[in-house]
Amino acid sequence: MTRTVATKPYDDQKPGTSGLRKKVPVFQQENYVENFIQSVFDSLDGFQGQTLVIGGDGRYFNREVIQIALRMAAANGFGKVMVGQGGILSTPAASNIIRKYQAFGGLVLSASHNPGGPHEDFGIKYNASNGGPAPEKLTDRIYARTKVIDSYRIAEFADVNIDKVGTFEAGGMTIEVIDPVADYAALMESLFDFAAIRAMFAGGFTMAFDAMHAVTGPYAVEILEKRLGAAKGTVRNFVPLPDFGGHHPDPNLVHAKDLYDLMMSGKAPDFGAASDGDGDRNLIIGRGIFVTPSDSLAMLAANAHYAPGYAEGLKGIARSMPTSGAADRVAQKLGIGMYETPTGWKFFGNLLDAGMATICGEESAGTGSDHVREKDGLWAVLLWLNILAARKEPVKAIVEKHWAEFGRNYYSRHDYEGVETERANALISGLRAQLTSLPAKSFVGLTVENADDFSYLDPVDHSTSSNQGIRVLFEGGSRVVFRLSGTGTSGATLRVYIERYEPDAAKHGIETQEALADLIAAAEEIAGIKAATGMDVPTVIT
Ligand code: G16
Repeated sequence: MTRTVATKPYDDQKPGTSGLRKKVPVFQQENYVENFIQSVFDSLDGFQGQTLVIGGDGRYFNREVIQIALRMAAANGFGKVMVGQGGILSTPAASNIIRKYQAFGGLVLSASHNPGGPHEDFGIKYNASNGGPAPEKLTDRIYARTKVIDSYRIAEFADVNIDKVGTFEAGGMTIEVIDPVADYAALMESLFDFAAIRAMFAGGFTMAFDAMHAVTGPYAVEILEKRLGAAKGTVRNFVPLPDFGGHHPDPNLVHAKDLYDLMMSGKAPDFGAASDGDGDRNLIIGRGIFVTPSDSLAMLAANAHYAPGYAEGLKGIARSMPTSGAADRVAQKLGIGMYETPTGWKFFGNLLDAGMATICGEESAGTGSDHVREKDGLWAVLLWLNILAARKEPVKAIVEKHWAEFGRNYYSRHDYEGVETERANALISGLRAQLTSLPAKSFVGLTVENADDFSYLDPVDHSTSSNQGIRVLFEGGSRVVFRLSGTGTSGATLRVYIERYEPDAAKHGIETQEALADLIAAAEEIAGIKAATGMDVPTVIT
């Protein structure tokens, strides 16, 4: 039986950079989940009888929302739902399932690298039939719907067993519980030279992969240890936990510090890597060297031809605006297109669908390709492994040779978390007000060449996205970018992105913060960060 239930709108259901993310108690408010899911369904056309994919990163509240989503999908007329066993699907695996089985779309339940638990974060994101996050025009429509919604539809059936693979009927709809790993592992096997990587491990190559008690555990154990023969124990923290063991499942130098320390120690294996809550981000560390995500994008693009899936070359490269320009030089050398998009993977979808880009990346530890429409943590790790197996050189040598050939983009991001929203907004409007007067002014000996608020004209659908980050470009190609996070769940997070290009190989050995010190001081002079945030130092430096 299906019921139509009266409800009242909530005014805070605007999807951010990557879907709707809030604290669990916010999602637990009466009808909060139902309102959002119904608003998603109300914003779509033509899904009657079609397939919906549902899966999440296993965090607290995942199972409850899956049961609600199943009942609502049935009541709204979906013909079938494919759901990951135990409610688990990494974000890239969900994207793959949508594409492979030609589903109408999917609900991806995750708050990514944010902590999980009864008082931590949860999220719901809708992905379209290309497997990618809903584009802005759809998220705008969903948000508009959340503001006026007055009822939702839900079927009445008991909780279904999502822990056993199999197919059954409920509420007039087919539910297929699928193995979350099998299709994804097969996809990886089709892209990379597993035989060469297996031979490398058999020859004594060592690795540490930190799954951070998040979703990639089962994927990494299956692929790295079982299929590629990495030693047992290569994958650490591989059991997904609803609260990620109380940690931030964020693969950066702060939250994956144990791995970083190991990689810098005398006991370091050849290669270190980690992924985040939902499996779309990656951290790459060679023995004695951290590879920044921006550099990793450039190096993966420059070496992708070593992997069978990319042997024919790349169509183009895309990066988010705050990501360093390292990949631009690779695109230039390869003679392929380079696209600079706003922050958020949803902006890559059109370029990938149109065959304009093959590899995409963001400075926030996201890299991926046209194999799915999400960034993909394990994919990046496997491409690195494939390159290492083919080149038979350590990570450090590959990185240093790359810098010697292309120059080095020193890069760092300074985050100021938990800033009062009004103060953060005031800082950004203060910067906006200065844009026209900044050019030709000097700060800490650096002269501003240009300053703007990044605006993106999508070359495929010709839509424009404005106000995507304040850029201050200095003479000589250095820059500082300021923007507010669109994924936070409490207060505001100011992100300051700092970049300097250094062509001279003799100057490639400087410590990053030191190499950027004058730019960091200039950013402070221009924006008055300390006064606006009340903080003397950033909360996170990546
Ligand atoms: C942050 C990053 C973006 C990324 C987004 C979503 O957004 O800066 O580059 O696309 O998270 O990534 P994930 O799904 O892994 O959380 P923001 O708006 O907080 O800067």
